[in-house]
Amino acid sequence: MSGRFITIEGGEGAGKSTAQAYIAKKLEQSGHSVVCTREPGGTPLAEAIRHTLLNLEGEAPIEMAELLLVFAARAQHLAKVIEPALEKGQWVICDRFTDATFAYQGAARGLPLEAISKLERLVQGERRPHAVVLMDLSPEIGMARARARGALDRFEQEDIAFYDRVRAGYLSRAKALPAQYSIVDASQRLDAVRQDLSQLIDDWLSHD
Ligand code: Z5A
Repeated sequence: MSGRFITIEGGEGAGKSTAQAYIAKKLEQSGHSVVCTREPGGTPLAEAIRHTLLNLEGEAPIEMAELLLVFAARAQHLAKVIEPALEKGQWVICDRFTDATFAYQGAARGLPLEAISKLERLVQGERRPHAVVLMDLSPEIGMARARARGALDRFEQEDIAFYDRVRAGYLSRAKALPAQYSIVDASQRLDAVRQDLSQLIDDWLSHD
C-alpha cells in the first residue's frame, strides 16, 4: 500500500482537528497506518516556531518574517516527519499546510503569491498534497466556535475582514486546483460533515 498526503484546511474553528481525528480513525479501521500532524508544528523545532507565531507575548513578527518562519517550520516538518512517513507507505493527515500560507500570508496579509510559490518550490520541491480537504465556514460561525473554546491566540485576534480574505483565498485556490481540492460545508451538523468526509475517504481508498 502506498502512502498518501492529505491536508485539511479552513479558517478559524472550521472543524479541522475534528475532521482529522475522524479521517484518521476511518483509515486505521480500513487497515492503513496513519500519521496525524499539524502546521505550523509537528517537530520540536517547528512547534517552537508555532509558539513564537501564535503567542501574544513578545515581539510580533512582521509579515515577511511570519512567512519565512512558516516555511522554516515546514522544511523541518517535511524532512523529519512527512517524507519519512510517506516513504514507509503511511498516510499523513496534516492539519494545515502550504494552502494555509497562500490564504493567510498571501490573501489575508497581502504578501505576493509569487513569492509564496517560489518558497513552496524551494522548500518542497515537487511535494504537494494528494488531496486538500477545505472545511468551508463563515468566519462569524468559526470565530464564535473558537471564542467558546477559550483564550484567543495572535491570529484569532484578527478581525472578521481578515478572515473574509482568508476564506476568499482558500476558495480561489480551490477553484484553481479542482482536482486536488474537496470542499466540505463545515456549517452542517457534525453527522452530516462526517458523512461528507466518509465519501471522500471511500473515494481515496477506491484509488489506492
Ligand atoms: N498559519 C498561517 O498563518 N500560515 C500557515 O502556513 C499555517 C498556519 C500552516 C494556527 O493554526 C494558526 O497558524 C492559524 C493560521 C496560521 N491561525 N488561525 N486562525 P491552527 O491549526 O491552530 O488553527 P485554528 O483555526 O486556530 O484551529 P482550531 O481553532 O483548533 O480549529 P479547528 O481545528 O478548525 O476546529 P476544531 O478544533 O475541530 O473545532 C472547533 C470547535 O468547534 C470545537 O469545539 C468543536 O467541537 C466544534 N465543532 C467542530 N465541528 C463542528 C460542527 N460541525 N458543528 C458544531 N461544532 C463543531
